[in-house]
Amino acid sequence: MYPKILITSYKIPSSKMGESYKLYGLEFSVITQDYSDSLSLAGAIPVLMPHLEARIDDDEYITEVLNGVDGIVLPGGSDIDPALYNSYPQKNLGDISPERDRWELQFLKKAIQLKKPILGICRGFQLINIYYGGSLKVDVCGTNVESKIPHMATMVPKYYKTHKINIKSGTRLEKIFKGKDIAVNSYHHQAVRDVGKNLNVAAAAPDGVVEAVEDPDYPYMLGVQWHPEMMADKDSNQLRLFKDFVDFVDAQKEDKK
Ligand SMILES: [Mn+2]
Repeated sequence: MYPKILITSYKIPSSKMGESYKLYGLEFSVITQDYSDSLSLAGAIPVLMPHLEARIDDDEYITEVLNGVDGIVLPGGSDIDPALYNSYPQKNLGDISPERDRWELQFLKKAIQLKKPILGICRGFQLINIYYGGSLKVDVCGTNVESKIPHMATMVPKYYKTHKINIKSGTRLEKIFKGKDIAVNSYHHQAVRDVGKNLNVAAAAPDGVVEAVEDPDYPYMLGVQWHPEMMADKDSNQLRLFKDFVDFVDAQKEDKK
């Protein structure tokens, strides 16, 4: 049996879906296809979870959803509400959805209680850092930023290797990439400021921006600031990241039988 891995999707209004869907008030549950393709390539069944506002405080419901899967991916998306790390809206903050933040934090909290393996990507990585008590810089791409690295490199294809990462020794990430030189795509304008308590930095960009965190005391808690799902079909190293996650999920599932 293939392990089932939940991916949280999010809502967007019909106005963002183009002319043919312009029905006022209509909403869509969306998530980019690459997450599903990468998990499938790595040997898992992706399961998409819509945002259900009416169930946001329904612990029993969320627990049942998570009991039906073997692991969870928290994907990328819009900026995170600065109130969640004791800050304020300020210049260059992008679109936020406090509802989506709360919904996904509920899933993160419940998934941790159930000891489900967790992979956070981009926004999901930032959410993990905040859950552990860390904070974010609202924008690392403004004109007053010293770094030459364009962390929000939307001018290049999704799989483009924008910058190298320095991987810390002794981390899971080091094992995944087997000591190879790794460069990653970069589509984030926010970045980690304070690293959450109990999280280890597993990789950083040459300018010091935190690119990956791990909780060494949790069965599987890995967050990456880049988008491996956009690279996995072209770059075997990035596919290995998904394979490592899926293999762990599969092994843990077998153990529970
Ligand atoms: Mn980056």
